[in-house]
Amino acid sequence: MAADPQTQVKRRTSRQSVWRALASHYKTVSKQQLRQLFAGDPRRGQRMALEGVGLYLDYSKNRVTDETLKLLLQLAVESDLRPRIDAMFNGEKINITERRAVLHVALRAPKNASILVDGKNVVPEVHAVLDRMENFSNRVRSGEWKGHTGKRIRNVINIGIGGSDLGPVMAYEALKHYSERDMNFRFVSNVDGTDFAEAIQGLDPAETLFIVSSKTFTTLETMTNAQTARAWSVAGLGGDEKSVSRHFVAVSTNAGEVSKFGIDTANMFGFWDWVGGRYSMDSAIGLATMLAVGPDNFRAMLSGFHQMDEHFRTAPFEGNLPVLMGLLAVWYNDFFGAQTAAVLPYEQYLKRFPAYLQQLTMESNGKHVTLDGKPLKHDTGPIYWGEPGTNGQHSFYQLIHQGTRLIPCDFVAFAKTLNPLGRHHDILLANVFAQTEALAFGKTPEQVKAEGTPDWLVPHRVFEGNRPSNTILAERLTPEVLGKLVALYEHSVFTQGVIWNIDSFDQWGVELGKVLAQRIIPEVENGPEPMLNHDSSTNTLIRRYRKLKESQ
Ligand code: G6Q
Repeated sequence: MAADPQTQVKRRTSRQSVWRALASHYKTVSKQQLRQLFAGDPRRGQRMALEGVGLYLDYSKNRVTDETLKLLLQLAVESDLRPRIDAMFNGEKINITERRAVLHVALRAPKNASILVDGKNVVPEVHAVLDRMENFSNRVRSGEWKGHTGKRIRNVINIGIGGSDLGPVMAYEALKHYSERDMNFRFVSNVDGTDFAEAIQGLDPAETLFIVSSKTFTTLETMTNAQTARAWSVAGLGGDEKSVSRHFVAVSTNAGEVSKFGIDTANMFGFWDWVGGRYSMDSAIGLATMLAVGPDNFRAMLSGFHQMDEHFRTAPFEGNLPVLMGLLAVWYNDFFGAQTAAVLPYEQYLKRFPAYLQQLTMESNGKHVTLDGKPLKHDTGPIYWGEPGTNGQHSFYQLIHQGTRLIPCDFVAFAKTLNPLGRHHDILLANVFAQTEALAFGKTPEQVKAEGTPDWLVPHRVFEGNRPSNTILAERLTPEVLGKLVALYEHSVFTQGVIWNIDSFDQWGVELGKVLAQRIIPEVENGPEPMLNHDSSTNTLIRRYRKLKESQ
């Protein structure tokens, strides 16, 4: 609910004054060293840590003081974070440019919850779809669902892109330990035919099920791949079009387009316009995940999401993990001028987690105007990137340790491994702790000299330290913990978006990408050379491409 104009002006003024206070406070903090901060407060490492729904967040190695935290929390209050959280959970249309509610939280709400959109409780529909997904998954996994020739399904290929791909891929990789090992799961997203060609390598069409995942069912890449998949499948099944109903299911909000494609809507799993693509891994878009790990594990993941939702909705800001992480992200982005943030999971199963987060964070908060369309006066949307540790240590960590840029890092680690192998896990975790320690405290010239380093070499071997990081520690990577972790980032992104007063839920840049190529496609396809009316660079590139592809 929007406040009255007078209250809005008052809010804006106090928000601006907190922002100014932070800017002036930054001048002090930027000169302080984490070394001093820790020396001055021997309990800092215990004090600046939070535990919520089983995730432990150590934020003590951030360049903050108690005063910083006080001001950041004040900024959250003055930015109306509390009412904005309530507005999301109450199904208000907070995605204002698309006039939509934003209710991924409803996807993981328990059966007895009530969340209204336009006066209608959406929770029963969510559970009806979940039950259908469960039924279908059980039939496929048990072999009861047969392919056209009577063989059981051994291979599942999800066709989708963006939000209809990154979540399912990430979750499949993250939860592989829990997956059905007698089945193959593959993912096709790119319109580059190589993606499809490689995905079907060695597969028998009689044992292969395709899930066409597309909210709109009009996305060029997905529809192109889906047509190719249908041709491959039908050809491999004796040319019988009737086989489509046993080998293709759809996940979409667009029943009309699904039937036009030839998929029976009885084999369609729906979702709703209040689920954004990048927030859809808990919806029917997660069908591949459920097929891989089974309905119980999928529901455990949803429960993890829900626990973090409740924590975000109800915990006081100072003890609220996503709020704190979101505020720290704003602190580095807008006051330290940090352009990027690294996410470094020390867990091989999370190898696709940074890629998933790139969409979640950058598509959500890569915005240049406020909710009322005014140009922003400060930066939004840090660039997220990362790789699992320890691999990254042997490549880009050099720049984090000794480069000229400030890169706040999130280290994610688990106390128990899913694959106990001798000393491996202790060595892995020792690396997490060693890295965050080295980043924070570095190595002084005196320490380097004391090691007997010749004077000329000393500057090269000095580590300034003072490089901030969060450490997120959980017990073990389970479906439930994965849900908590993803929801932690979702709500951190929400918090950042509220502080910046932007619409974190639209994606007009993505929409642009969906139409841009359409004009050029007929110009590069075969046929007589068309009149080209682009700039001279684009015209020349198109001509050269046409010539090259025809040459022997
Ligand atoms: C997500 C974006 C985008 C979208 C894809 C696929 O928030 O909107 O990544 O998920 O473009 O869209 P469809 O699911 O409609 O094919």
